Amino acid sequence: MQTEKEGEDDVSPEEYVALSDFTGSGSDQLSFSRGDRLLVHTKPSSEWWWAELQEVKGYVPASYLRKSTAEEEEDVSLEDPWQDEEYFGSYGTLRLHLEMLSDKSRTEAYRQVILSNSASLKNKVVMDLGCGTGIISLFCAQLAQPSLVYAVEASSMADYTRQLVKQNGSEEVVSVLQARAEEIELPERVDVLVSEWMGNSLLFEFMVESVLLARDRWLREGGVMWPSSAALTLVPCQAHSYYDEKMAFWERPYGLDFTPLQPLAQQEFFTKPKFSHLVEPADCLSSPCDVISLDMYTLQIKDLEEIKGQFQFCVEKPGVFHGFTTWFTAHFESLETGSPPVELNTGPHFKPTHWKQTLFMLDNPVSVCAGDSISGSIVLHRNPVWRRHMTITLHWNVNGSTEETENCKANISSTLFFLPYN
Ligand code: GJV
Repeated sequence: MQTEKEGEDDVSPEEYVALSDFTGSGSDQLSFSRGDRLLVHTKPSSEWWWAELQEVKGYVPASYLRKSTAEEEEDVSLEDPWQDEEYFGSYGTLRLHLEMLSDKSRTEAYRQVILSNSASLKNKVVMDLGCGTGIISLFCAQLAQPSLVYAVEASSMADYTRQLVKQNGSEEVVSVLQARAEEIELPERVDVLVSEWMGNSLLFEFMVESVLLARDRWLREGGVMWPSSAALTLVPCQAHSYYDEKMAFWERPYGLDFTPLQPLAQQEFFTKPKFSHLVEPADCLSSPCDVISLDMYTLQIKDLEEIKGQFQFCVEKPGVFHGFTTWFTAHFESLETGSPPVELNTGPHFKPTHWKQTLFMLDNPVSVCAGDSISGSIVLHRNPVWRRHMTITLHWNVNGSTEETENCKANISSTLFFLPYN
């Protein structure tokens, strides 16, 4: 990748202050510490800017910086690191609810959990955290006989949810609370905490934090968490069509050599994850591997700041290693002997869900043969400022090659958490 950018001297650089420490990966990213003052020369994409610190230039993640003038400072401090207005605003419209409800694998998994545990739910108190239109609460009321379901929803959808509960004759059992789960007061603890909190690459949105807070505050000793555990899965893969569309394109458009744009294309398209990607099983170069597992009973909020995993893949067929694809699986323990646990698997070997999968492109494709090994590590680093975001960093090597510099890739979340659903 290029380290010099032409034309940047034409505009005067702007000064920004680092909001938190950042360790750059590769030779083209800068490392900096909280409080450092950086000069931003150009903003080639909304996530990565070309900046300078102590006369060294490199790319920096835009979300780690704030403008250094006094007035801007005030603006930023007024902003909510959880972006709740935007977040709950988007869940106040039908678009996302329609998408979630139309996702049969997702909705049926929850229905199955309630149905196959209906005997155990009898006379139990349930909390449905982030109930949206109330579908899970209604499943509880209609397929089992809980004594009460607290359906907690912070967005304005809660008004409609109340109507839906009434319309379906469940107002005796389902109590809709319009509030952030962090702020509710209940007369009692609950026996079961059910929630559909999973985001892209499992954690984006970090709704899981609300679930953990509610667990610690409102779940009775020995109570049940659904999902009970969740895992993030990774696989090295080919992505020929995406690579051709965004990168190979510049080789000879209309018979012209546009390759000087490739470093820019790399920066613009490959430094952030591609959400809503569907990887073909045939493009998976090896069997997938769970890199991170979360136990919903023991997971702590502080554990979310940095989550590390490792992987070792054996390439099963010759191909081109373009990147890594991630997805998640959620497990719902069974309370009843004889009924198997329910699993919601959003991977390529199952029916596609609205989450689809997430693709992380390498800077350069690597040809691989059957028997090659791809090993390394993954780190999910929660954004210290924007609490619904995270950076995913992948380190890997092929066949343990130590003579070459280690490969590293940091991907920053897109600026709008609900962008993936567009
Ligand atoms: N309190 C109440 N409702 C919430 C909260 C919270 N802390 N966080 C999210 N919601 N799987 N990533 C609601 C949100 O308004 C929306 O209706 C639903 O939970 C999100 C569920 C799907 N998102 C996800």
